[in-house]
Amino acid sequence: MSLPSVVPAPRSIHLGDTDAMSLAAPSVGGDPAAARIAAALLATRTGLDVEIVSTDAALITMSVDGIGAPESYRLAVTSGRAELMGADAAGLFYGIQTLVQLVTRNGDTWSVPAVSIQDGPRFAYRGVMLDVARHFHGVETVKAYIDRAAGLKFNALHLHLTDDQGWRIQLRSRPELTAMASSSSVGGRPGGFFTKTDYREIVEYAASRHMIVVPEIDVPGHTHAVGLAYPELVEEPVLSEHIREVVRDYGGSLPKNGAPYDGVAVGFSSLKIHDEKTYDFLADVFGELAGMTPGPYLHLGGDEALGTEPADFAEFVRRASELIADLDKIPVAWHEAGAAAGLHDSTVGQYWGFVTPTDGMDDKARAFVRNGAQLILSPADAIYLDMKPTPDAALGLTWANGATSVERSYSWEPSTVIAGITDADILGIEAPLWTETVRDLDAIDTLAFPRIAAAAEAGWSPATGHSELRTWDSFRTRVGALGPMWTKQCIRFSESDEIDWSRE
Ligand code: TNX
Repeated sequence: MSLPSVVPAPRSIHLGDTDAMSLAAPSVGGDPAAARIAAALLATRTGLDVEIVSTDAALITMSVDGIGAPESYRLAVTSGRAELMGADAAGLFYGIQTLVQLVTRNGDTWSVPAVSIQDGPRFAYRGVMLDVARHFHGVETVKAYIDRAAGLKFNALHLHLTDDQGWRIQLRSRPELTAMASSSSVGGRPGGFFTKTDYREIVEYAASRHMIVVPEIDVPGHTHAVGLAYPELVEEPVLSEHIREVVRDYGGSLPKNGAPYDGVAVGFSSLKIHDEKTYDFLADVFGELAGMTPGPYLHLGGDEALGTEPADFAEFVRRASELIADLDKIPVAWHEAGAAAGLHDSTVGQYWGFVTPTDGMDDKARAFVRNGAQLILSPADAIYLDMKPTPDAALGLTWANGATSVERSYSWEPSTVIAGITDADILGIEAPLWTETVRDLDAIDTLAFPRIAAAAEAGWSPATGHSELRTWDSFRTRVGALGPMWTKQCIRFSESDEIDWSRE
């Protein structure tokens, strides 16, 4: 008999020798927070009423027992009962996600196969990124994306809060940013921003699903919107041939200081590097954001500062990273910042080159490791969820080696992307979703699913070659089995023809 389908693939899974456990009268007990979550998820999955009862009386019991590595869990299901134990609350939460994936329909009834699973993550950091700057996505959408990601055992939500098209986070120290620079977005559509209360709500919601929030303020480039509020802080746009080409191909107008930018070109804007006012601004922005963010990381961006001289760029990221470190946060920067001498040595690098690096991007990534810090891997031609899934897809971009099939999103191994680094140098992986073409939750779902599951597996599951489950053939079968669950969860996944979707 084939193994039941779990995504991301668990460390070990064995079929038991009893019948499946029937969910004819489902009840959960034990850890109260976990019982509530399990009852809600099982009810959504099956449509059944799931009772919360005392541990002794429960069909499914859940406890935190402190045994094992952080975020790990053990699950044992027999015909009579299921026992789930987490090393910590996060581990228990991930065990529940596994349990819900195991639920199967048999005619009019529901059951869970007899299995024993031992599971825990390969990497400590498993992120998704949502760009709320190109198109704004409000609190409800962000919460829905948190639920989707947490169900696949992601534990970090990176919010790309600022870009040329708009500033999306309210700050008391700099109220002009949202007052004057938040109402625009790509295509001239309306913008928006998170109030401080909204942001707190997101942080708390994420925490309840064992996710941290990693806020990004992208500097020194991607800062055209800052100039709407503070003209004195920004340079004139650099109108390179590349920018003119994007305007020719995608329409919109050329960026002009003082006017909102609603196109999709990148790399034309910069803060003034040699003006102390810029660093006063950064101190206010990062200082306030640090106070609002319980997670350990602040992302300073640093990508595509194409109009900035290397020496100026280096000076800027040195000061920005030091500022963040002085706030007792760990700076994160896109890999370009690795080229900067003087970058704070605690800075985590985020690699967005290809699975097979080009243009020395791997050298820049290795520089973070040489400093003694780690890397987050976001290979663009594998797990940039904003790439078109097929060449004729309505949504998405194609710059990262054309359309990205589900198979391509799956078929890469984190430890071999940057030569010379090992698992110990990798903090984790992250799947970004840039939103130039993405206006709402349906569009997010269509681009993210099912490829987000491939990214989840790269972050959580054993390395390729270290588990019989870590093959494309196994993955496509397992992911296909999740279709009915995603449908119940109202996830508008792409019904990719690379996958055999199960029906219920
Ligand atoms: C590159 S990769 C960007 C973003 C775009 C994205 C679109 C990186 C750090 N920057 O500014 O939105 O491509 O795929």
